[in-house]
Amino acid sequence: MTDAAADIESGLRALSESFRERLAAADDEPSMRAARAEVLGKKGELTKILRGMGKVPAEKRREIGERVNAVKAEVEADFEKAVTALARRRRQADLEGRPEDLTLPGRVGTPRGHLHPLTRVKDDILDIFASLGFAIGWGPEVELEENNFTKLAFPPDHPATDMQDSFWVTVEGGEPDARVLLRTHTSNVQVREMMANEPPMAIVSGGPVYRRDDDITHSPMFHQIEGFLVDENVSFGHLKGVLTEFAQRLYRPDTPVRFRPSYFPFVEPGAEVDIGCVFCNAENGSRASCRVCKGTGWIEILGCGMVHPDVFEHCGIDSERWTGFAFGLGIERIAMLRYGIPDIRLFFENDPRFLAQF
Ligand code: FA5
Repeated sequence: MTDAAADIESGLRALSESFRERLAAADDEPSMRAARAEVLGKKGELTKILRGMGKVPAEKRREIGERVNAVKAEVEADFEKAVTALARRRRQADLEGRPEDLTLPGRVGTPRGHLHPLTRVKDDILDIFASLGFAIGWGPEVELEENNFTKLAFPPDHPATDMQDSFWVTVEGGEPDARVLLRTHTSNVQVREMMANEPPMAIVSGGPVYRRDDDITHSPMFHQIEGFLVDENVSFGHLKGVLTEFAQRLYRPDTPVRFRPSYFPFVEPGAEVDIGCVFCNAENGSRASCRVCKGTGWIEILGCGMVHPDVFEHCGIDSERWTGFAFGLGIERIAMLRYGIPDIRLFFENDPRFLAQF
């Protein structure tokens, strides 16, 4: 045999021997694949050995070529055998190992759900009024124009009654003249309860309402709470007392509360209630830069007033004898203030990363 052919021959022998050793030392499939690539890969050991092929005389080349193919086939066969044996060993170890008990409880535990933040805030508010003696009332979300606007003394041309402001509903087979809409506030509960019951009464009710609004503080569907009390000799003083107590139980016992004159067609006089800003209370001296109250120190939380005599009359209640107060607030607004939420839309996207924070 020529020197070059002999060199190749001894190189091939050394290569198959060292491959077997590497296979035996490998204890997982990736290391076996790596060993095979070191031998057969493009830049592997076999390629290096074959560089000497040019010096092998032509008559010897065929023989050496066959020998190379045989070594390649040997390497592949050894590799396959080793991988199969490894899989068999693993399977056997599994079978002989401790059996898995599929009935064991999971390690992480099943995550528990919780109430939506708006439901929590609604329940907290209703609880406060219930503890002050108010009963829980109800009104429908799809309502007659009469109960949503007319009986509440909205003039027919009030902007809220406009097609552009409210969601009107067509009722197939309904009364031809009955105009129906998605209620724009929970004040329809006042009308329904006053028509159905004799005073005295004190009622709160919460639920969804709908308006054509859509921005970071206004949503087309949102939630309100309505409350009203009807009795003899009810005064604005009673209204102030109840709502001040409410605000101080909801926030802090020393929360400042102020009543500002305002207009709603169904109350006279009407007011809006502001509380001292809970984000920049004077102690931390950050008022001027507060984005929530815009530096005023006050945040509006609800509308209220003394029930207008016209509303009593529309609902069949003697306005000479009975007096009362009513109030309405937006639940999202209270929740945004309580939790520091900057965008109302987060409440309705059902993103678990948001909801898990409550
Ligand atoms: C009313 O809806 C009156 N019915 C409240 C009332 C009841 C006054 C009884 C007097 C007596 P107003 O339109 O201001 O009032 O709405 C009340 C609250 O609902 C607002 O203060 C605000 O917090 C919330 N609100 C109004 N529009 C939206 C909206 N699109 N998205 C979220 N909250 C809203």
